[in-house]
Amino acid sequence: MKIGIVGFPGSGKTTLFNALTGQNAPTGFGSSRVNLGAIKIPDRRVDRLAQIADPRKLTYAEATFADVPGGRGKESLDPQTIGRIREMDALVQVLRGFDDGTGDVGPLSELTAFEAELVLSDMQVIEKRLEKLRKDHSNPGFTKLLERCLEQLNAERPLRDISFSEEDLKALSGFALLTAKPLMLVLSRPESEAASPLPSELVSAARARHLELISLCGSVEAEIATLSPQDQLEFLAALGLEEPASARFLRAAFAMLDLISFLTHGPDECRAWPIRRGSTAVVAAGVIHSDIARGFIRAEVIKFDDLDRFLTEAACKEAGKFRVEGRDYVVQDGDICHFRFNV
Ligand SMILES: Nc1nc2c(ncn2[C@@H]2O[C@H](COP(=O)(O)OP(=O)(O)OP(=O)(O)O)[C@@H](O)[C@H]2O)c(=O)[nH]1
Ligand SMILES: [Mg+2]
Repeated sequence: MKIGIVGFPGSGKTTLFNALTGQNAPTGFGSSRVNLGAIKIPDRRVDRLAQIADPRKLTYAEATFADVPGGRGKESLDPQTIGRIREMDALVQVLRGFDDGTGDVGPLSELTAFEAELVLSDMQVIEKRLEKLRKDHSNPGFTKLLERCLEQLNAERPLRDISFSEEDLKALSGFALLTAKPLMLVLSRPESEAASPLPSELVSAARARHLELISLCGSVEAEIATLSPQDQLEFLAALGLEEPASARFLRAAFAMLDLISFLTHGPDECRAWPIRRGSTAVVAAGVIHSDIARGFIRAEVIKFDDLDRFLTEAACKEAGKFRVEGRDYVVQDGDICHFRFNV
């Protein structure tokens, strides 16, 4: 799962990437490298489980971020940049909300211009394929699906707003259509506005598109990342912030991907495991190890909140908070699972 940090040049992508990953990739114009970094998703539940179980090891869920340089165009995207964005599973668009010295700050126009570029690219891909399909009349169902996509794009609307069937999604997956990718927005702002409310016209634009919008100040976040946990809290309090924006950002990115975490705990390790929402117990078991899925017998499940309250498995059982589930049970966010298996 690769989440692309994308947007026009100089919007603050690399600065955000560095703050999130603790890396030191060069900022400023002209870099053409895609930077990659795995990030742990902070999770208070894992910390609490570790308190209860005192394990040797503690493991958070992880996500991979890719910092995709904006290219050369001020509000346009070149083919190389488009190709790189196409490889991503989900997108985070960084909108410049700080003055870069030119005096003009236009996050809303960056949002619409970027969207228009992606719409145009998807149109070209679909039109090209449609041209062929119409010539040889080979696949009327698929032709109809593509025509439906084209209609949406002609109305300047992204494909993610269409609710496709599983089957249609599969048929379209080979195109890696840009406007079908999950997207969230990040406004990068000057330090002086770190705790100010978001500009209302941008909030409306994001809402109209059903997109998550958060703001952060790249330079502040980069500084926070270098501090000890105690100093972080004091630094944040001085700015009027409750937690680093990066923590909020990661939670939002996780939600965008429709990922949830189930938890495991024991003397060896307490761990959060990311899975797609709606995954069944046997799928979750397979994330830990394919053998556990293959020999699946049952899942023993305790809700995090219950273990947090009753502290031991025995006490949870006594309170009726210990459940035995089969392979088709849909795992919920925060389920503490123990899989029984036999291979
Ligand atoms: N005030 C302020 N300046 C920032 C912020 N984020 C980045 N900058 C500055 O803006 C300049 C460009 O930032 P980068 O992070 O390199 O921009 P980029 O989006 O990676 O640019 P490309 O890689 O060329 O696409 C740098 O000088 C940063 O210090 C921010 O949130 N607030
Ligand atoms: Mg950059």
